[in-house]
Amino acid sequence: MYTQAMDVPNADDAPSVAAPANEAEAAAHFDARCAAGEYVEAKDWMPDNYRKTLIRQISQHAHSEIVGMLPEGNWISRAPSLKRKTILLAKVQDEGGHGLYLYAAAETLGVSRDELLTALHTGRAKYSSIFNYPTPTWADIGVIGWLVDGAAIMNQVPLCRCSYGPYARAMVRICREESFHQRQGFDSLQTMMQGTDAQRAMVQDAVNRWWWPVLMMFGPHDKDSQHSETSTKWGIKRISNDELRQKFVDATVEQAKVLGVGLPDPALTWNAERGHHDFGAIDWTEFWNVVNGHGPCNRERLAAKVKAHDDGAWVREAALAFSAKQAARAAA
Ligand code: BYC
Repeated sequence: MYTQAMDVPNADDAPSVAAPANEAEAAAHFDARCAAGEYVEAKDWMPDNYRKTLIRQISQHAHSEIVGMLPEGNWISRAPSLKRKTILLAKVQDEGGHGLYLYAAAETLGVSRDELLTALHTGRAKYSSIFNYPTPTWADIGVIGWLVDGAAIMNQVPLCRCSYGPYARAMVRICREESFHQRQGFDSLQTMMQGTDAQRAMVQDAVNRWWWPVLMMFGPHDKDSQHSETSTKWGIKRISNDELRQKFVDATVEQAKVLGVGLPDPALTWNAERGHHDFGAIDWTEFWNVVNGHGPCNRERLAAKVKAHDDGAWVREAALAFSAKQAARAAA
């Protein structure tokens, strides 16, 4: 599987691309490699800031996948049919898998899983703002698939061409699975839209609540995005926050028409001159509140994540005891 391509560095490994004699030359050589579209691998020399930027982004991404299991996991036992239950179970399990590929990719940069988890559990690390909103109805689960996974794919497909090889390879597999997730959400909503008035109203209510938070997933406007310039220079980011948000709006307006739902933005109109849809202003105060820990479910999500980690301590202990026993047997 994917881990075979991971290329984790060993302490005694020589870099596969030797660093030139001085730091400035090394940095120029590195920038030129990124500009030429080459992949950077775990054992290659890289500037400290490139390493830090990737650890930040990949770990935030991993945390998002793991915390993202909570709002949907909440509905596994209440899904309306066996078919929907098995689909949701598989989807939530996929998200857990994505988190693991991403933690593994971050580890190739020299950070340990324990450090990453401690940062999450103590509230130092960020995860996507979107997972701090509640899922009170079954329609929320369809809308997460359609809009949240839809936004995730829009943002993540360009990451398959990210300059850091282990991250790019992880993203290829993740994007394939996300596209299934998006379609199952759309399918679930389509079924409800063909149902009763009450079901249609439930879908519309969920779309109304998720629309703006989903647009926030793409991050601040380009002019306020502190990391965009360096991430773009190094080929980590291929398409800007605002461009991706626009592509998402343009694609989603058409899908909403097929579903027969409205999007809750009176300013949403086609602009023939730009060849794109115009849309209303995003509430950035809400965004930063949520990012800084004050969203509707931030406390609940973190508490659930920490509890799951603590409850799983015996599994980690058992795995360590088993591997120590095997090592002792091998030595004997
Ligand atoms: N939420 O300079 P900027 C999924 C932070 S998983 C929270 O533009 P950058 C799914 C940003 O981190 C979805 N924080 O940053 C899972 C930075 O703060 P720090 C997750 C956000 O990195 C399960 C500051 O704002 N996807 O979809 O250039 C089920 C300034 O921003 C957010 C990824 O992680 C946000 N929405 O661009 C279903 C994809 N936006 O770090 C679905 C990988 C911004 O300086 N990540 N911030 O403290 C990325 O592509 C980029 O990191 C972002 C932000 C576009 C998100």
